[in-house]
Amino acid sequence: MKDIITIERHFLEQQKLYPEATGAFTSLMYDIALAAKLIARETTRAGLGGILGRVGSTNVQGEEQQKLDVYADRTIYRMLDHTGRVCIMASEEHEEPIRVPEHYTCGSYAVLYDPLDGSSNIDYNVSIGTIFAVHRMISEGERGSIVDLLQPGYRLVAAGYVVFGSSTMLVYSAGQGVHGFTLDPSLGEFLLSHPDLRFPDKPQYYSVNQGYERYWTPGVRRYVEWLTGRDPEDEGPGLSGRYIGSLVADFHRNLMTGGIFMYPHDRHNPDLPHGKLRLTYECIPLAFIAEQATGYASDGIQPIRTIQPHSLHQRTPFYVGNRSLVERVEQYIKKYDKEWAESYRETLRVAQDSAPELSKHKVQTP
Ligand code: AFP
Repeated sequence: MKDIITIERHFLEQQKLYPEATGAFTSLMYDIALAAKLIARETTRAGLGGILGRVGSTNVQGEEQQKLDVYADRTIYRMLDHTGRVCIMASEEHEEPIRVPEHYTCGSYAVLYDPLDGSSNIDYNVSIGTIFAVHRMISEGERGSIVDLLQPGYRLVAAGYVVFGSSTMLVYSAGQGVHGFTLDPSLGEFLLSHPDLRFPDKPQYYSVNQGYERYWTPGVRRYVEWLTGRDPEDEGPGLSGRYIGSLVADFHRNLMTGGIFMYPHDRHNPDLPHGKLRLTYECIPLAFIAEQATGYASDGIQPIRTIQPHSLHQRTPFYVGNRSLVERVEQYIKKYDKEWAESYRETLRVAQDSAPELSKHKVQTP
């Protein structure tokens, strides 16, 4: 019989690699896995909404059906708030950092999460996901501060995501490769199904919302022409397109098949000049995983992991996937989108300089 490795056994084996470890990190990862199981239980019932009452509405028993993203948000918080392992949290669903209640002790980790990404897909039975990022506390004092949450990606301790699809998978990295676990619903256990995940050398897919093509800058447009074999000067890899519109699911597929996901800066929405995706909740954790899996992530001009976040809900252009494909888009932007790159760089610099709480902790690029 094949050796079955539960997520608990895996975390404990990883912990043995660090003789000085207290076990707090292992337990934190286990808390997150438990939250994932609870969310999975609810997401698989979401299709019954039409029978039992739609989420967000009142069901036949007169009970309010909780929206799934609210449920996911509360579940993660409640799995972590009392454990003594976390000092502060931030969720994509909340404007401000989330404090650990005064009556609980604080630990040494700061956790950021996007509780249910792609939630506009829920009603159509399309895969959705949770993303999380774990930093070590660096601020003084006991209860953590925004500084702990606004750390650049190269300081991450761990990151991961859960994809709620045809099965539920938890994929994570704590800096020792990327490992994927599939939830066996009959056992209620995550089992190691994809050890040491890496982007395959030969990429298959590109993922971008092509509906916005008319708003792209010339560099991005020419890059996609190259990707799809339409550049008369250079044949390119001729990739096939796949776009779910659910970041975790798009990222996960590309990790398995090789490819690139992109959400570029564009000009169609003046409120979102840097695209839609959030640096801290979405891009930094996925960039960490990508790099641990031989890939790379960029905002078009620099590695995502080197960006000093200036605010919790900051948006960024995002390119992630096989290293060679992402480096290539940087070259196109450098060549054809000079003006955009300069103004973007300047906007970032000004925003970082005007985040006073960060100045004391400004960290050097690795
Ligand atoms: P929702 O949570 O509103 O569904 O947004 C999902 C998302 O943040 C990300 O998961 C997708 O990659 C991206 O937005 C899709 O955005 P477009 O619909 O603009 O392509």
